[in-house]
Amino acid sequence: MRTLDRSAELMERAAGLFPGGVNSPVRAFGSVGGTPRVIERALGARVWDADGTELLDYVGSWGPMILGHAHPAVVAAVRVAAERGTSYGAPNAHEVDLAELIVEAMPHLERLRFVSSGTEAAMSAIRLARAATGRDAFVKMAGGYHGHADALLVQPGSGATGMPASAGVTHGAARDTLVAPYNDLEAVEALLRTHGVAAVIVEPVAANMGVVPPLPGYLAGLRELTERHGALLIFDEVITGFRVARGGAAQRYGVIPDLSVLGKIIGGGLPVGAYGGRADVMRLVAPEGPVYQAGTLSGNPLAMAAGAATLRQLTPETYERLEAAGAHLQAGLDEAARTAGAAVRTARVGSLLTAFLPDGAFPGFFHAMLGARIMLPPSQHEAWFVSAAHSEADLDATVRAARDAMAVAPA
Ligand code: HOZ
Repeated sequence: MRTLDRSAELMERAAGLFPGGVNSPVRAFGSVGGTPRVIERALGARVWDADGTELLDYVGSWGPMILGHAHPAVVAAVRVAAERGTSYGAPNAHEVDLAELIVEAMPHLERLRFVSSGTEAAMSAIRLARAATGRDAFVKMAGGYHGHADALLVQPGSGATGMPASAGVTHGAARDTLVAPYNDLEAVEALLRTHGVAAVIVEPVAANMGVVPPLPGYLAGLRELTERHGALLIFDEVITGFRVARGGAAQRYGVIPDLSVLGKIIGGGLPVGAYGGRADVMRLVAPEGPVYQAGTLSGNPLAMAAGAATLRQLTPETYERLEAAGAHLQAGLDEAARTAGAAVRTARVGSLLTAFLPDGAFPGFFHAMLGARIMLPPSQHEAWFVSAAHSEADLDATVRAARDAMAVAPA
């Protein structure tokens, strides 16, 4: 029988080094309990923990691994790039290559800027919107997660779900952050009517409070309202970009924002972020304009090469497969819930999916799945990421395990 000796030992050492033993809070298993698995390697739809246990993976590094882990084209691109140096701090061909691929898929990004994380990208987009409009306030949605810049950590989703704001965020930093419920146009309109709002920033598909699809007309309504009130519309497509369609949620729902925030998939699993949109607005960014933003690792050749290699693999057939895989898994989970008599509700957009368990049931479900060697995100509030490497057999095995897990989790 396998034990968790090595994972447990590494986590014990990590506990003396990192807050909570981790480098990003949700990884600590805080909301499910137990000891996190320390991952040693990954391939396709699978990861292996430090004790050699093979796990079918639905974390997918929280989104980037749309092709599955260690895709040969991505690994080869990184290897070739690395042999030419890992960072120059100067313009390079890889960043031009990746930007052209992004713009081809998302022509509304008339200009863009690469940074090193989604947090940086969202923070910079807000700064830019404020400069473009001369207004301070902006609207975000309750449960919307846009990284951890101070002003954006007000009623955030993800690991901080339910927090009014993080400790350490000053009143001043949070003062101009207005919050509306997701999918509630009237609430946004009321804020736009009563405040000078620079921008409305939204995850077009909410994916950090579990997956919550936009109601019909919601995104188009935000477009119309922001235009009417002179505010910019910012889509945070860090998760949805190149995920729910090649052109992201903007393409899937046919709504074009003024600015977009990207990350995850465009870096193929290496650290990356980007923001971009209307050329007249992006022209305000330094050195062309007065909005300062810079970064030593911006346009990093390895991240750019991994991102470009990933985007090149994402054909229309890949999206058809991902859509079919997501639908297959959702239908299977719904059927499993019926069979188990469990009050489980699923929500899905493409290959992004959440199974919402009854209150208090997620930890038991999560651990039953882990026992069946299926690694779900360790929080009810995070999306499951299906990749192009998940086979039908993988999805069916997941459904079988879920049926058993739902039967043991309280209904
Ligand atoms: N912010 C990510 C979840 N929405 C978590 C990132 C991580 O822990 O890797």
